[in-house]
Order: sequence, then structure tokens, then C-alpha cells
Amino acid sequence: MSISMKDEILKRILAANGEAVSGQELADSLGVSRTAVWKHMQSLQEEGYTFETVKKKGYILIGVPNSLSPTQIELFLNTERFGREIHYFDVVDSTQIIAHKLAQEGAPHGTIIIGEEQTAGRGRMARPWESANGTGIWMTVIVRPDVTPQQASSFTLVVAVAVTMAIKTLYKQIEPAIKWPNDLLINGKKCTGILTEMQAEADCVQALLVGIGINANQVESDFSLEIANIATSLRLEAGEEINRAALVASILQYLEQFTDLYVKEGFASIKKLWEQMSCTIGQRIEVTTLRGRFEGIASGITDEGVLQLTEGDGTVRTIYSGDIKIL
Ligand code: BTX
Repeated sequence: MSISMKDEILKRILAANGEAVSGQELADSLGVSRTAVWKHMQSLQEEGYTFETVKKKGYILIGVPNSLSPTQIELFLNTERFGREIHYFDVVDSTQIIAHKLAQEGAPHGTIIIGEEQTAGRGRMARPWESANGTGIWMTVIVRPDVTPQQASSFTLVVAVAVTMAIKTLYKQIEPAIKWPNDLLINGKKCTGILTEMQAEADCVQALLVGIGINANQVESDFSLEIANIATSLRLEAGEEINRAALVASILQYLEQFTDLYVKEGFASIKKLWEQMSCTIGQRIEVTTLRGRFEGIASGITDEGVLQLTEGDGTVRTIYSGDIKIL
């Protein structure tokens, strides 16, 4: 059964704004049989859409599922390439693992992998990422930018800007702040983590596997004791239920737009936005890197997305990757 025909039927019923749409009308305008329409309606009901059937008039949509199924996402999607191929699962170990495999098999630029639940969600350096069922957005985007592996190291910052823009646009009452390099915080607590992994040859990137984990609809008791004090969800902060599918679509739109800009003009073109959204610059911080632990003022970010740390004696250290603590 083609997804696009099912989507088209759903879109038309939605567009009717509460008025009944007849099966015959749908069949005629889409050039398919009534039986085909009926089958698509059955399939939509299995996905959790509910309809009222009004005799001789047709269908009225009365409920949509709280899911991230391709049908739900496509209702809101306004992109050219991002999210145009969707791999959707109820349960996965990690969307990163699936993305690596699909990227190796040649999945196109913009392909996304979404799991309602992850059993082995991961953060940086194999740290676990809590990904409970149906509450968050656990998604990996396969991006194939024409940049070198060195340039790609700043891509996480681009993703952070895209996700922040999407959240701010849909939920005006909240404003996430970017903690270098890969966290979004609201009121000092983490609502989003980003993990960018790479498949590359010496001088060219084959694919970036951009993992985005967003706590969307959790309530406090949904978090484990380990993270209860450091984590928050968009719902807790915004005070309203989050429409996950609409948020995914908005993230993909910003990510597509910023990826194009980044490939054409580099991180420098997004740096101003990043600085405005960051809660890191100007702060006294402690950075833990593979080379050791350093303390100082986060004094700036370079055009390449590298953090600059000014130590007590005025030495400026460049930090390519690491974890920071705001002191
Ligand atoms: P990170 O290494 O910066 O953060 C991991 C740390 O964050 C953990 O050690 C824990 O303290 C804390 N943490 C774990 N789960 C949560 C949560 N749900 N909310 C807030 N804090 C938490 C961050 O790594 C990158 C996370 C990327 C997750 C996405 S989800 C889709 C994709 N698939 C996958 O396996 N990972 C990515």
C-alpha cells in the first residue's frame, strides 16, 4: 500500500476541517476505487487515527495518534530532501546503529531513522541515553554534506542551532540555551542531546549520522533517579503537550536550510546565531578533554566552531572536543 496515497487521503480529510468527506469523492478525485479508499482508511485506523462515519456523507477525522509514524510526520513536512525517506520503528536498540548500516548501504541525504523507544540509546563516549517509549524524539538523520572531515567537526553546532530554532518557533514560551558542544538546556536542565558520528575517508565525508534525542512529553516521574535532577522535558517547561511530529518536521526544515548554508559558506555563516543562543560564552567553565582538565573563561568560538578558553594567565587554549561544566 503506498504511503503517499494514504497521506493524500488523510490530508484531504484534515483539510475539510471537521466537515465530512465522502469515500466516493475521495475515490473520484484521487482516481482510485472505493475499495482502495476503504483499505487506506482501515490502515489509518490501525495506526490510531479515529474517524466518525456519517451516513451518506462520509468520514470526519476525530482523533490523531500520538506517534511519529511517517504518515504523521509527512502531514507537517515542508522540506525538499530531509525526512523524505523515513525508517520508523516501535523499538530499536539505537537509531545510530541502524543509521550506520543504512548509510553504508547508500541511504540518501536526509534519510531519517526514528524509534518510539530505544533499548540501547547512547550519548558521547558510549554513555547511555534514556529513551523511554513514546515520550521523546529519538531520531538519527543521515546527512551527506560536501565537506572535509575536519570541517564536519563543527556540524553538531549547526544541529544545535536548528533544533533550538524549531523549539523556539513552535513553543514561544520556552527558550533553550546551547551548552557547548551538544546539549540544549532549559532553566539549567538538559532537554536535548546531540551525537554526531561520521563515516569518512581521509579527505571526504561519506555520511554524518546526526543523532538527536529530545525529551518531549516526559513528566518528572518518567526520568530515572540517575538523571532526575539534571533532565527536563519540553512539556514540563512549556506547560503543554508537545506535538512530536510537528516538531520533527520543523527541525528537519531548519536542519535542511542550515546544512545548505553551512556547505556553501561554512560554520562562520551560522556562528552569530549560535552565539546568541549559547549559554557558554562569557562563562567561567571547567573543560574535561582527553588531554586533561582546564579552567578559565569561555571567551569565544572560532569560525570553525572551536571553543576558545582563556586561562587565568591569559593563555588562550583551543578546545576541539570535551565536556564542560559551567562554574
Ligand atoms: P552526552 O554524552 O552529552 O550525554 C549523556 C549523559 O546525559 C548521560 O551520561 C546522562 O547523564 C545524561 N542523560 C541520559 N539520558 C538523558 C535524557 N533522556 N535526558 C537528559 N539527560 C540524559 C548526549 O550525549 C547525546 C545524546 C544523543 C541521543 C540520541 S537519541 C537518537 C540517537 N540514537 C542514539 O542512540 N543516540 C542518539
